[in-house]
Amino acid sequence: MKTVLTYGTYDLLHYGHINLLKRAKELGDFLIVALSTDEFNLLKHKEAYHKYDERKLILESIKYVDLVIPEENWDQKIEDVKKYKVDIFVMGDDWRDKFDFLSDYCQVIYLSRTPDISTSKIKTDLKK
Ligand code: C2G
Repeated sequence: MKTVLTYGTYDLLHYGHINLLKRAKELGDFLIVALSTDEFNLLKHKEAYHKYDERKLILESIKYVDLVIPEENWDQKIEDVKKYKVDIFVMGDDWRDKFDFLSDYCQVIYLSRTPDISTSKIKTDLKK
């Protein structure tokens, strides 16, 4: 049983998110998403449209996602990898190199971002 772990805010869910989650799940058998809390989003200088509980409900309804846990700070990843016996850590390649320190604990894979879609693009386009 291979456990995969990824992190994110996943606000205003779109097909770029789904492409990431689909490919992440294909790497193993059990996919955990560590979902940024509203408080942590403030530290990320992100303001999500949907609150944590709403974003969690949406993620839990996705067939690729097996478990959603809170992401509360930048420093919990090693502890999470150990706690959930993670085999593969996955992020979009906008984060390339940023989490290579985790390779001491698990495989680290950066997947290509889906072009031309983002939560901020959606917000901008809706204002037009
Ligand atoms: N993503 C993607 N393609 C897009 C947009 C997003 O592959 N067009 C991926 C991102 O690379 C990320 C995931 O979808 O792996 C979630 O995106 P965000 O919610 O924007 O995640 P982010 O705010 O970057 O949070 O500790 C890590 C952070 O919590 C990452």
